Amino acid sequence: LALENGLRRALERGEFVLHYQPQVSLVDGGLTGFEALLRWQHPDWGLVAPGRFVPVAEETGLIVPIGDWVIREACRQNREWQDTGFPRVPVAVNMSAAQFRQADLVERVDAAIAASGLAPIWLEIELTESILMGESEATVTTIDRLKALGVRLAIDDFGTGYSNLGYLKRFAVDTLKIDRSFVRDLAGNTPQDEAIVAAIIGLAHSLGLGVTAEGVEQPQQAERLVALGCTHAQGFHFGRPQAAAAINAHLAFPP
Ligand code: G
Ligand code: G
Ligand code: MN
Ligand code: NA
Repeated sequence: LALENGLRRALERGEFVLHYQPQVSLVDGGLTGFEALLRWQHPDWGLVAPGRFVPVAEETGLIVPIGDWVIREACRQNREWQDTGFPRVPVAVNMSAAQFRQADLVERVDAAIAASGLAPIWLEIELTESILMGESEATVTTIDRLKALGVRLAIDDFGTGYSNLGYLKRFAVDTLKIDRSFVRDLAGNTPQDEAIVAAIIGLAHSLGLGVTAEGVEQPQQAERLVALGCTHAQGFHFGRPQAAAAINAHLAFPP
């Protein structure tokens, strides 16, 4: 309850911040996007990671207004970067199941985009497999309406949910994000991980979807991913999540 009240106050006082982690092309190393990751700048505790409070936010329903803020802030920041003349790339936000199930989700996303002036293709929404699993009429309708807005859709942590791939036919997603648990052991001697990563990349290619490897920490992992035909990556090897101010410097003076 203390945490719940703290989260409520955090929303009112504007204590949430977004950090942005770069996504890069494995072909030329160039920046291809950012994932926005929520943090709580607590007056006493300092910067709190989402693992510590997102579960409570989900249980209490506070993830709905918090998620709303995340979408608005990510769109606002991306529009600001574009107005500054930085390269145009999508910003990705994570979406919880409770947020996805809001009756007025599509209207909220639409309003957030409109308020920012960002073109919808520069917003990507990361959904988990568990959200898509149901294949209920409501899920299909929401996905179709989000796509109709013009936003991009990615499946986060791909490969860790249920192995029902039927939803890939039903839903017009754009990108599969290979869960970092499969990427972790790529440079080791684990043929299973290599086989799973190769299969996901092949699946993405044959379905005409983009594919981003998550959690790339070592150059050897990046090399293996290139050899397996993966086109995009994200991870500490390429860049940690950073405050917008740090990203500004990076965009102004690319390496
Ligand atoms: O940054 P960290 O590794 O602590 O993130 C832990 C989890 O929190 C990840 O699964 C990530 O997807 C999730 N997360 C980060 N930002 C957001 C957000 O804005 N909304 C939701 N729902 N989850 C988020
Ligand atoms: O569930 P999701 O994929 O949204 O989780 C994103 C989380 O993964 C972020 O909190 C981010 O801090 C973390 N992350 C990003 N890159 C790496 C990495 O290279 N290694 C590890 N261990 N975590 C990472
Ligand atoms: Mn994510
Ligand atoms: Na993920």
